[in-house]
Amino acid sequence: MELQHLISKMQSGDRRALSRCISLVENSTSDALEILKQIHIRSDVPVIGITGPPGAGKSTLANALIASLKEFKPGCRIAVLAVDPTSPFTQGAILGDRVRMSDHFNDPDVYIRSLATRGVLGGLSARTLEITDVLKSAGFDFILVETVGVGQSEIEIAALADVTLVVLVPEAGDEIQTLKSGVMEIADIFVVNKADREGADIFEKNLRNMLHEKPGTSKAVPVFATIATRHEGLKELLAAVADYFHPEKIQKDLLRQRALQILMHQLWNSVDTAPFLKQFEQARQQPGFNLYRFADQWLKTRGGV
Ligand SMILES: Nc1nc2c(ncn2[C@@H]2O[C@H](COP(=O)(O)OP(=O)(O)O)[C@@H](O)[C@H]2O)c(=O)[nH]1
Ligand SMILES: [Mg+2]
Repeated sequence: MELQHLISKMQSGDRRALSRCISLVENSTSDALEILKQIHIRSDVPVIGITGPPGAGKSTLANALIASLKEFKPGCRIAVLAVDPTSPFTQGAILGDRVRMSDHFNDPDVYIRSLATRGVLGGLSARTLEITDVLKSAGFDFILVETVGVGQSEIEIAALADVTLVVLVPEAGDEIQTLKSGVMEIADIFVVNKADREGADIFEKNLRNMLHEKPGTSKAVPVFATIATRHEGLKELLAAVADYFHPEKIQKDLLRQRALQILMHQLWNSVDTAPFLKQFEQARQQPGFNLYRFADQWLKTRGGV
């Protein structure tokens, strides 16, 4: 199919065209940049990030959130990107996500897409940012991005999402003190899921206390308890999430950050690594070699970039 035709079909809501566009972007084909340059990316589509440890119930919560969003805005269209690096080789987790979100699997207004991570550091696929932009051009009202909270991915999801939910479970128990600081910093909202489990109350209380103790915080990050499997606690949670749907709340730095990210991707793609590595090998033999100076010098001499 001709690219132009594919893009216009995708933008008018054709799901197969959308899947095709996403695959082209995901695989970084030469068509990818052409697609990204041509689409009309709506800036007012809220992106809801859901992160947390494997098994916390992120997919189940996404499934429940879809139902809540459909009540909140009847007739809305929702896209879900599920990124799970815990099983880059097997498709196990991806199937799992599909089962968890199966309530909506045949719903024409809900589009669910799994992405592989291809060993990129952190939990996001190299192209999650671009694929989110494709979704923003395809007529969705809300975009959910589910990612496992490991390594870099917290920072990445925070840069991508307008509101970031960090999902924890009571079993985390004592670990609460050792929660990676990265996770604590990016959470706009904490969700204590599996509130039907023993120890949930205490866990929630400890979490609240800890958030209050955090020095330099004027307002504690809100905590909501949910039982995602039974859609319990979703109303309260959605009310807090919806607070971020107002355009003025959408992070001001976001576009700037994304502009830089896109620039970096493009720079990266434009680099011919062979001559770089050749020069590098020569330079590193010199006494007093400094990597930063080398990189700086190299950038300056390759002409205008
Ligand atoms: N008891 C209980 N189990 C839950 C709840 N939410 C999810 N689960 C279960 O936890 C397991 C992992 O859920 P999943 O959504 O796949 O977690 P993810 O890896 O974070 O996406 C599944 O067996 C779910 O049915 C909950 O609120 N209570
Ligand atoms: Mg999942």
